Amino acid sequence: MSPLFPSLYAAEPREAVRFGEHVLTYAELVGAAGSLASRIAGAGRVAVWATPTPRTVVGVVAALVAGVPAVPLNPKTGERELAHIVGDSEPTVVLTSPEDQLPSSLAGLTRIDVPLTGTAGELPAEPGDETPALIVYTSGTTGPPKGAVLPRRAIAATLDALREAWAWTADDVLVHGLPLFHVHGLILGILGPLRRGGSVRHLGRFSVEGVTRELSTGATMLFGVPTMYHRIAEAVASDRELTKALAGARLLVSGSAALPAPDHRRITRATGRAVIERYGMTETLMLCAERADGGARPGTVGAPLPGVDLRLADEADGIGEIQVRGPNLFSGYLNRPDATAAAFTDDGWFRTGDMASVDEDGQVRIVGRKATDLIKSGGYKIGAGEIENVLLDHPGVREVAVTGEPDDDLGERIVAWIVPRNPQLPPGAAELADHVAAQLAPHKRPRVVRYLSELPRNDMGKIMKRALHA
Ligand code: MCA
Ligand code: AMP
Repeated sequence: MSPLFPSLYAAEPREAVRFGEHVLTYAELVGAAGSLASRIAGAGRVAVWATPTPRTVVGVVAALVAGVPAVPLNPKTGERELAHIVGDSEPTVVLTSPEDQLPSSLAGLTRIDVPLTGTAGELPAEPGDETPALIVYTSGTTGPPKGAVLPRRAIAATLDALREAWAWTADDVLVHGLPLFHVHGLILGILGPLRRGGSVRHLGRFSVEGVTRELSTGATMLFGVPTMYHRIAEAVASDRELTKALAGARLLVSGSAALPAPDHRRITRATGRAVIERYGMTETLMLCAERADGGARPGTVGAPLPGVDLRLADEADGIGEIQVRGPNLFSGYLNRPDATAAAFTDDGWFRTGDMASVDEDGQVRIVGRKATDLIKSGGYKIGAGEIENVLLDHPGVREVAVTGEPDDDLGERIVAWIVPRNPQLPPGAAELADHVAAQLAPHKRPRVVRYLSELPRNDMGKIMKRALHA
């Protein structure tokens, strides 16, 4: 196939990525990644300790150049979840930084500290389109997260469809503060600019000040989850520098969850600019996007991207489940043929689980989700079941139900409904949050704990989650 990153081969002394003071040019990136690629060639799979640093970029690019599938790991992942991911994906090597302390579940892997300099030599030939490029773990309604296998074909297809929708070029300078272990931050936010031959400035961690600074000094595009735009919307009316910076940007893009209309309105009122939305999933990469030249309409996520076939299934009153086909789709869940088969219809369409309508002009309007046991918090997808299983292991918990409830900042916040073993001495909310953070990940911790003497159940003994909020 044609190269995933044509600009790497030119190896120009032009800026590719910047993290604060640390800049890597294309020439430096190809040197470092090329030399690492020759060390990891033939390594089976490599894990990448995906801190928000240039070493993560070099590590992932090296794996892609070497044709070795990379498994990006959230460095905050707790014990149980990390053991699952490592056991399931069986990497032989972990790419990391000299300053990182790795947990014991990675002790059996060969540790390689990613270099920031090097001499590439001749880069290996690009592997075929269907070669797995990344394995990204994603939550489902039940059980531990599943590894979505993303081939090079899907990454190239989605990034090229976005180029078309957004007139995305080598002149664009993207700014974002997204984590580098999910599709949004890594594929769109890092591989996107590299495929275009443009550049990206990563904030290390998201802040409104960082966005203001970068958009005031040459950045042209901003990517973020709705929580980030909510924080911008909170600040924008009283922050003239921020207002000016946003007004001057070429493109403000939100995704990973719905951006509420009040946040859209506040930003537009202050800056005259509309935030455009795009919709996708880990398994499908990007499906729909509002266009750079099309104007944004709050409540819609745009039309299907070039190459994406989209249909609404089992439509009632104009609303149905979004099902899709296209070159942007994953090739299956790692080690889970059962789950892969269940994710597709008999006639080969992927079931997204998202419910939507389509406006007369083809704009897709997402109205909800089929599964009530999936929570979107801060743009992260979180399965209620994985949290319930971990909370049940806590000695102070007899029964538990986990739900999401509306939250202005996070979209949804995780609520744990607990029946304590000893009603006189229930485990505290902070203790339960720490327990979940240590076993799964901090973003999966309950933000609210409510205590009950029993859970509402129907005649079959099934917990009635809707009754909890009533
Ligand atoms: C707090 N912390 C704790 C605990 N309490 N750590 C351990 N134990 C505890 N009990 C830590 C957190 O780890 C965090 O550290 C810090 O305290 C603040 O936590 P929190 O309040 O949760 O963070 P936040 O500031 O509210 O985070 C908001 C956020 C974040 C920045 C918007 O949610 C975020 O980055 N979301 C992006 C999600 C995303 O990229 N989704 C894409 C997947 P520290 O701050 O140091 O970490 S969706 C996707 O890819 C599809 C394809 C798509 O469509 O995009
Ligand atoms: P994940 O694969 O974990 O990143 O989450 C994918 C899910 O995020 C989709 O199935 C949608 O439910 C949701 N999602 C992503 N982008 C949007 C958006 N712009 N509007 C509404 N929901 C979205």
